[in-house]
Formats: sequence, C-alpha cells, structure tokens
Amino acid sequence: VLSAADKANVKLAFCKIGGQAEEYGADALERMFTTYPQTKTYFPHFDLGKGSAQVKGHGKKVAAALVEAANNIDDIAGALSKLSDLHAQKLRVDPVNFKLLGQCFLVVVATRNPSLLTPEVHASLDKFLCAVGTVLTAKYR
Ligand code: ZNH
Repeated sequence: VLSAADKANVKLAFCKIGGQAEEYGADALERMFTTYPQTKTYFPHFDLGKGSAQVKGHGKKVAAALVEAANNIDDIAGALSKLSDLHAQKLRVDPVNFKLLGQCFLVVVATRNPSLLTPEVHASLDKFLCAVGTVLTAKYR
C-alpha cells in the first residue's frame, strides 16, 4: 500500500520528469527488450531496432498511462480501468513482465536523473510501479 509519503514522492518524481516522460518510457522499453529479450515476443509486429519510431511511440503511450496513474494515485484502478481490460482480455502479457519493465523504468530514472532517485523516491516509485502492474493484471482469469 502506498503511504502518504509514497504518494508525495511519486508525484514529485513525475513532476520533475515532466515533459521528458515519453523519452523515459521509450528508454525503459528499449532496455527491457535488450536486457530481457523474451519480452520482444509480445511485439512481433514492431520494429524493435535502436531508435525505432514504433518503440518511441509506444514509450509515449506507456509514459502517458504512468502519468495518468500518478495524477490519480488514490484511484489507480479507476484511472487505468480500460487499460486493465485491454491487458487482461487482449494482450495477456505474463505478469512477470510488468516487474521487468518496472525495473527498467527505475534504471532509466537512475541514469537520466540520479539526484532525483534518492533511496526514498526509489522505494516509492518501486511500490507505485508494482501497484500499476497489479492493476493491469488484476482482471486476468
Ligand atoms: Zn502494455 C499496449 C501501458 C506493461 C505489452 N500498454 C499498451 C498501451 C498502453 C500500455 C498505454 C496502449 C494501449 C492503447 O493503444 O490503447 N503497459 C502499459 C503500462 C505498463 C505496461 C503502463 C506497465 C507499467 N505492456 C506491458 C508489458 C508488456 C506490454 C510489461 C509486455 C512485455 N502493451 C503491450 C503490448 C501492447 C501494449 C504488446 C500493444 C502494442 C501495440 O500497439 O500493438
């Protein structure tokens, strides 16, 4: 469960990431595909080469969903309800992959903005990314 301090840390982090969120999203995806190649199997229809416009476009969508979740941190399930339906009914991504993408996102934050990622913000962002993954896999059956 996200504490009041976690919520404040997550909001602060996304505030500082600001307009660069889409680049963070694309970097996180690129890292996930390289570090965990098995994740590429969900994107057979994508060009996954370095600098791919499709990966950039998808990074933008993923980042927008994370920003939406951060902006509605007291009701992440409500904010991502449609996306949760999509992942459960259509995409059926194995839940382990959400942890991998979450890890990659944290590494990207650490690389791009090291001073932002204090141990406290790290812990709060980790909890937040887990919460998002839980919401997106909640309707699997
Ligand atoms: Zn997912 C899609 C988000 C994870 C896979 N996604 C998607 C989208 C979004 C998202 C926003 C778009 C939708 C529409 O269009 O409507 N994701 C997300 C998030 C997360 C995720 C936020 C976490 C954090 N995913 C994930 C993973 C995977 C995935 C981990 C694997 C590996 N997705 C996916 C796919 C898709 C999506 C495959 C589809 C794509 C296309 O376009 O085709």
